[in-house]
Amino acid sequence: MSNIDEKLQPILDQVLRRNAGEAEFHQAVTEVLESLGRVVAKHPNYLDRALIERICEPERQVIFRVPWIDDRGEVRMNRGFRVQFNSALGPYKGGLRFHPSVNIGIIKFLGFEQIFKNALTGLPIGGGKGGSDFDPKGCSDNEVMRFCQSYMTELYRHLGEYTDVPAGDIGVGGREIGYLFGQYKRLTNRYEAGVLTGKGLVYGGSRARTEATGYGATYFVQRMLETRGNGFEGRRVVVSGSGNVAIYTIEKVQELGGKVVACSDSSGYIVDEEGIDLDLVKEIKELGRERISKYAARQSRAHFVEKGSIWDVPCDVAMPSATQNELTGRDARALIANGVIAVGEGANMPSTPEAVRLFREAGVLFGPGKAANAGGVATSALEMQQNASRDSWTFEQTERRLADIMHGIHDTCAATAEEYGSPGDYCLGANVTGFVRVAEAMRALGVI
Ligand code: NDP
Ligand code: 2IT
Repeated sequence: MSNIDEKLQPILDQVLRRNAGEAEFHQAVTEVLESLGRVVAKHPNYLDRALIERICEPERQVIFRVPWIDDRGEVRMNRGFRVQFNSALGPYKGGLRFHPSVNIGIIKFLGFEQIFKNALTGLPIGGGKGGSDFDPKGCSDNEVMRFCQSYMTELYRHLGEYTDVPAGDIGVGGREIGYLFGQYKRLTNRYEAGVLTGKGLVYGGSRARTEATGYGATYFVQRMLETRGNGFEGRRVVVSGSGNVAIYTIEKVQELGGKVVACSDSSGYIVDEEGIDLDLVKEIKELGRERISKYAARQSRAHFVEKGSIWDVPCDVAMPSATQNELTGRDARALIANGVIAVGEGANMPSTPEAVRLFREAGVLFGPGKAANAGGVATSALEMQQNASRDSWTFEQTERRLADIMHGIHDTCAATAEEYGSPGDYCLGANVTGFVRVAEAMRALGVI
């Protein structure tokens, strides 16, 4: 049973009914509505004009067929999605995920989280998300290109720098954004750089965007740790995943003096008690697009664990940076028993509700994804700023803005949690701060 205010329960019931079978979307909406009881008690006018019902309903959902031809000449078919969830604060903004598990419920959960995350950045961006059940693993470069071109051939009509601005997520990195931007440019005959973010530096990308999500999550956790006296220096850290977010989390944690002893991919995890050799991880995952087990084959002091949970590796700080619900109640118990002091979510919704509850009860510092991983989309908004002004900032300038934004998000979430009577509850702080910003804009804009 959820812990929901009685005025919000009928709204949640309606969301669950209307979106039957969309488990991840139910989970994301429940988690936010659980935080809003105290807000509507203080400001009942947020219940007026079906404002909360409207926040839970996407403004527009696009689902389309994506046919493409593989290297053997066979026709393949995938499903494409774009959920344009909320544009009260700015154009829809959020990544594209290419992974075989993608369905409408997953895109809606991601789009819903994105609304509040983007509001937390303080930058003018609404919330959206998209993707496809296309699996890039094992595809040649030409196959990925043909898929991206077909995907954009439908999606381009729904995009624009003032309308909807996608970026990367799982399975979508610099290579895919390049092919998507190329096809958009060709179809529209416009060099509209601000229509996509995460672009390469040679054609309008921003410095520090590749690093931004991982760096930002690390800044957020550093700030949380400082509330208890010290930062990453000398800490044992476990980071799940070995993709974009995980790699740049490891990089910044190491720079701040932490020791990352384990990381993973969908095939298992590696442990290196001397500290992960990040150059080797980058060579295997970023350049080679290979399996993480290769790390243990190349580095004899490390070992690979095929089955089992990375959260069994003892650590002071855990940073789940792979995918949703990868850290369960069982994993949280193991982390707590091993003395974890902080958890920072690099991924979106990686901890199950039971895990979040256990961390809260144990007094573990917990940075929820919509706050801790907001550095990626924040830097995307900085990329849009650079594109709009036809400018290009230095790495230092961009990273400084990112660090300031992350510290600001941390401090605002902490202050809101305090104001609402739950000091240290970053989930409450993030949900309430994000909600209030979007709700204020929606009230001003009328019933639309
Ligand atoms: P990548 O595709 O670069 O890397 C994803 C990593 O997670 C890979 O190591 C992958 O393993 C692993 N993984 C993916 N799906 C699963 C699964 N179902 N089970 C186990 N492992 C899995 O993606 P990102 O690093 O960009 O994204 C990681 C997380 O961070 C996602 O939750 C994403 O939504 C979130 N995020 C990303 C942002 C960004 O800017 N990129 C911004 C904010 C949040 P394998 O290689 O075996 O597939
Ligand atoms: O989940 C996320 O915030 C992202 N995948 C990044 C979105 C973006 O528009 O940069």
